[in-house]
Amino acid sequence: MTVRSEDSGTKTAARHVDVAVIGSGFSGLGAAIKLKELGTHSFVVLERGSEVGGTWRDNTYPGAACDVPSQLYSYSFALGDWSRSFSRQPEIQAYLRKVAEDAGVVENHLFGCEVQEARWDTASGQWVIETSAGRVTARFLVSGVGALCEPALPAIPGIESFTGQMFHSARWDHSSDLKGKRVAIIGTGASAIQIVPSIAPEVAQLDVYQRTAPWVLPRFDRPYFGIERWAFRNIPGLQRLARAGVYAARETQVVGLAKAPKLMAGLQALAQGMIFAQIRDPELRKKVTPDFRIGCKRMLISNAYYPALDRDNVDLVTDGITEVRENSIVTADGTEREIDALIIATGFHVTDSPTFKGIYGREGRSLAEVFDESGMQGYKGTTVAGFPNLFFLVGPNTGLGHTSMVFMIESQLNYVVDALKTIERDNIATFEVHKEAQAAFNSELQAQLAPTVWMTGGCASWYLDKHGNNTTLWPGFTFSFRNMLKKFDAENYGITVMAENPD
Ligand code: N01
Repeated sequence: MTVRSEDSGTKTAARHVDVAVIGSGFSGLGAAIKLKELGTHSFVVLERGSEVGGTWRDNTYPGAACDVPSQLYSYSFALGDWSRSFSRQPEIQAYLRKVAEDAGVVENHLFGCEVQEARWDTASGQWVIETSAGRVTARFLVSGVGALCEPALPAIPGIESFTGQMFHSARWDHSSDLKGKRVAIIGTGASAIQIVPSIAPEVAQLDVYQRTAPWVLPRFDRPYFGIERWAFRNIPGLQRLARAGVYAARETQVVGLAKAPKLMAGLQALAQGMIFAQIRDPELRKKVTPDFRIGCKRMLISNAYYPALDRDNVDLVTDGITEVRENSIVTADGTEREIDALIIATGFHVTDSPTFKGIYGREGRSLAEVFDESGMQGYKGTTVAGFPNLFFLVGPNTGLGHTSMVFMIESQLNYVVDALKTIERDNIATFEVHKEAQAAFNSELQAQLAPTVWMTGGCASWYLDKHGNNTTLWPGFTFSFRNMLKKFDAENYGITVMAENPD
C-alpha cells in the first residue's frame, strides 16, 4: 500500500501500513529511505512540520550552524556538496530536502500530522496510532523524533507576565525585529553562543544571562575553495577519503572523553588560551572561566562568542535570575534590567521528553512512566523491553559529544533493516527484547560510563537523567556501535511467529 503525500489538516479514514515512522529529521528520513530501498514494506512518515528536516527545519535562529564538520554531517549514501567546512542551517536543510526528493520518499509523508498517541495492541499485534489526521495502524513503529525536539522553558517566577517579544531559540520569531532593541538571552549553551555574536552588532543592548560558563574551543570553519568543491565532485573517492580522515580525527577524542579524562588537559589549556586571547577585561575573563573539566558538558566551538561578550553593548550577567517582570529581569543581587525582548536559549527536554508520554507499550504503560521509574534505558539504543515491534532511533545512550550523529543513526538503520529481513524470513509476528538482556546491556554500559568525563568532570548537564545516570551518550568508539548493530540478534528477543494460514 502506498500512502500519498497530502497536507492533513483534516481527519481521514483509518489507514494501515507495515511501518509507521514518527518524524522526518535525519533519523526518520533515513528510515524512510532505507524502507524504500528495501521495497518489501508499506510505510508512512508522520511529520508534524510542513516539510522534512526535523531539528534543522526548526532551528532557524541567527547564526544556526553545525558544530560537526560538514564532511561527516551527511548520509554515507548521499554525500553533500558542501560550500564550507562547517555547514550552516540553510544549507543542511536544503541538503535534507534534496535527499528526500532524490530518494522519492516525500510522497510517503503525511505533513502537518501530529502524533497524539501510539498504543501497542496485543490482540491485533500492531501499533494503533492516533494522529491529528486520523488513525493509523502499523505492524512496526519507528520513533524518529530525535533528542533535541522539545524546547525546555525555564520556570522563572513571573516569566508569563513579560509583555515584550519572547521566544525559544528553537522557535525563532522572524517577525520580531531586534534592531536597536534592548535584548536579553537566557542560557549559554551551543545555541546561545551562536546567537549572541549574530545579534550583538545590531541590538542596542544585549544582556547574556549565564548560569554555568561553558568551555569554548576554536571553530575551524572556512568556505571551500572552488577547486576543492570541484575536486570533491569530480575525483572519484576523494570526498570519501576526506570523510574518513575527519572521522578518524574525531574518533580519537573518545579516548580523552571516555577512557582517560586527564588527557583533556591539553584541550582545556587551548580553551583557556582562547579566553585570554579574546577577552580584554580581567573581570569578564574570570566570569567566563568554567569550574569543571572540559568535555563534561558539550564542548562548544566559536571564534566569535568571546569577542561578542567583550563588546561595549553586551553584558554577561552571572547573578541568578529571581524574577521576570512585564519589561525587565531581576537578579539575586537586586538589580533590575529593563528589556524589550527575551530570548530563551535554555535547551531541550531530553531524558524527560514529552513525546515519551504518548507511546504505550504491552502493559499499557507509557515510555514516560517506564523511564521515570528506571531511567531512560533501552537495548543497544534501539529497542525497549515492554514495547514490542518498536524501533527507537536516537534512543537511549546513542548520543555523542564529539562526532556525527548521522553515523549513529545509520548504524541503527542497519539494525532495523536486518531485523525486518529476519522477521520476513522467519515469519515473525512480534519481537520484544528480553528484560534480562536489556538489564545486562545497561549495567555494562553504566560501568563503561563511570570513569568518563561526563560523570567525573564536576558538572551538571543534560546528559544525565534525574537518577544521575548518563542515559544519553555512547561511551565507546562509534565503530564499536556500528559493529554491535550489524546484525539483528533475535536470540535476545521474545519472538512470536505468525499464525499458520488455515488453508
Ligand atoms: O541547550 P543547552 P542548547 N535558568 O541545554 C541554561 C545541540 N546543538 O540549545 O549549563 C538559567 O546546551 C543552561 O545553563 P546550565 C547540542 O547537542 C547543536 O544551547 O544548565 N539558565 C545552558 O547554559 C547542544 O548541546 C548545535 O547551568 C538556564 C543553556 O541554558 C544541544 O543542542 C547548535 C536555565 C542551555 O544549554 C542543546 O543546546 C545548537 C534556567 N532555568 C545546539 N535552564 C550544532 O551546532 C537552562 N539554562 C550542531
